[in-house]
Amino acid sequence: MTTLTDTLAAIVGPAHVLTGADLDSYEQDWRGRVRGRALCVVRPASADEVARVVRACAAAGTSLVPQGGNTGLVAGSTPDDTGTQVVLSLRRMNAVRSIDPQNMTFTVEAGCILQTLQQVADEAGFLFPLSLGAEGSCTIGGNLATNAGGTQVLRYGNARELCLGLEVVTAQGELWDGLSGLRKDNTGYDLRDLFIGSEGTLGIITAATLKLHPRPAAQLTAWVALASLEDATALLGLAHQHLAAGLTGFEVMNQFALGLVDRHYPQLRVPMWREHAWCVLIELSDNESEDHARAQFERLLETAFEQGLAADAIVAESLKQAHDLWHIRESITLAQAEEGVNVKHDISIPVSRIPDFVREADAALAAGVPGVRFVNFGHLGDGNLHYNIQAPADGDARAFVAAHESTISTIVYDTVSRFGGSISAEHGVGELKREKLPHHKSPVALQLMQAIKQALDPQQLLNPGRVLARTP
Ligand code: FAD
Ligand code: 2HG
Ligand code: ZN
Repeated sequence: MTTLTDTLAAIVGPAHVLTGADLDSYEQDWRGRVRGRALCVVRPASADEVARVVRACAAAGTSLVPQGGNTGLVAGSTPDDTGTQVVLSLRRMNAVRSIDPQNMTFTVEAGCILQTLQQVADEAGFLFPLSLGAEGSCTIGGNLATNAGGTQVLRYGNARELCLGLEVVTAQGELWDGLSGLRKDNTGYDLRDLFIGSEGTLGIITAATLKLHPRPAAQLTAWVALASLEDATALLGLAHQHLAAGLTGFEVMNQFALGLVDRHYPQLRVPMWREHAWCVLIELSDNESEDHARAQFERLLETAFEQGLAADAIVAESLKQAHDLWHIRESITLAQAEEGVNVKHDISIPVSRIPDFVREADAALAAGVPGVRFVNFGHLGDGNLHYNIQAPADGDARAFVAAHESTISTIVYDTVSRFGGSISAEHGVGELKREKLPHHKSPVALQLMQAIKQALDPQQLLNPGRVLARTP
């Protein structure tokens, strides 16, 4: 009898259907929060092979979990524990199909690593601004499927804003060629926007046409220490006024988050963290020159000191120093992981309300779950805070998280809702936030989402049980 695994091997070649011990890294999520069991991993090399794989799985009634770099933080790219799902890895589809310099676009396959695309853009004389800590291993397909954000959203938007067209394999195994390089197209419903951010539940992204931007003439980074989050939001307002479109990044980090980096990576030499409650990183991209950029930064910082917003500051003297400062920021997630299992909340709140939100949430948590430690950092310029909770310093972190995660997240998300925020600003819903979603999304919105899922994937073949609960 021919098994599904045999059929898949006939489509992609036996070397690209993995089973047994080879499944290990595909079955475990990046945070080590869930481990599933797959029937196999299948690694197609073309959109046509993806379509044939989906048709074979549909015929067998077997569901698929699309996977790119497996760096997602909400456990959405690993199989469930039934041992029956097929993991569809897109990583072999890593070609840059074309670059159109006049249209300022490039068309790339879903498995391209983000950092590679940044380099390809740079070599062609452009900037591809999507930028995040996992860029060395995440794929553009995963970035689009999660509508990833990162550190330059403030100026360039998130993955959605950078994408003009998609190629998608549907749940029926049909290929939709929506690889348009058009900046304007009002011919009906926006299918591209439907698939972006759908976390592999509506279709499989196989390629995308993406926007390129001009490279700035100069980029400068400042590290500023502050006494409070109020000062950080006031400084953000000042930075908008002084730098206008030149402001490309504004990241905030609390003392405890930087202390974790210092503890686990002392070689990174975190500046100013011992004396100050908060630090921010500001990035300025200038279209004239480095001198012009420095003069702008000087005026901004002078005003910040005059107004008593900044307590201390350095402006990076070289690209290397700027890179080192950003590296500290990007290491917080890793330092948290070194410290132990933690609870993540990737939330957004109107910028003006963030200080009050943090005060209220901190107080509610300190009262409800004594001993928790607050790791606060993120994209303040986008109103997006990573309001993460580390277990108490003594004791078994995994047991603590198992016992208290739900209570902690309920307290945080209820506060988020009271402040008019969202429980997922950039990482998505996946498995880890699915059960919280119905409490923070209107019944009408949830019904519409269910109707879309039912229309596009009636057999529940694509990443079932992620974002939305499976329907009976
Ligand atoms: P995966 O983890 O493989 O998959 C993520 C989801 O997309 C899953 O639901 C999967 O089924 C689906 N998927 C993957 N590929 C496809 C495809 N081709 N078609 C359809 N569905 C697909 N995120 C941010 O937004 N901003 C950050 O600043 C940020 N920083 C991070 C830093 C670190 C250190 C880490 C580990 C993660 C970070 N993330 C961040 C999380 C983030 O979502 C990703 O890293 C990235 O967007 C996921 O890409 P991936 O290729 O690894 O996708
Ligand atoms: C970041 O901004 C990522 O660095 C990861 O979104 C956030 O670890 C986190 O919670
Ligand atoms: Zn982030």
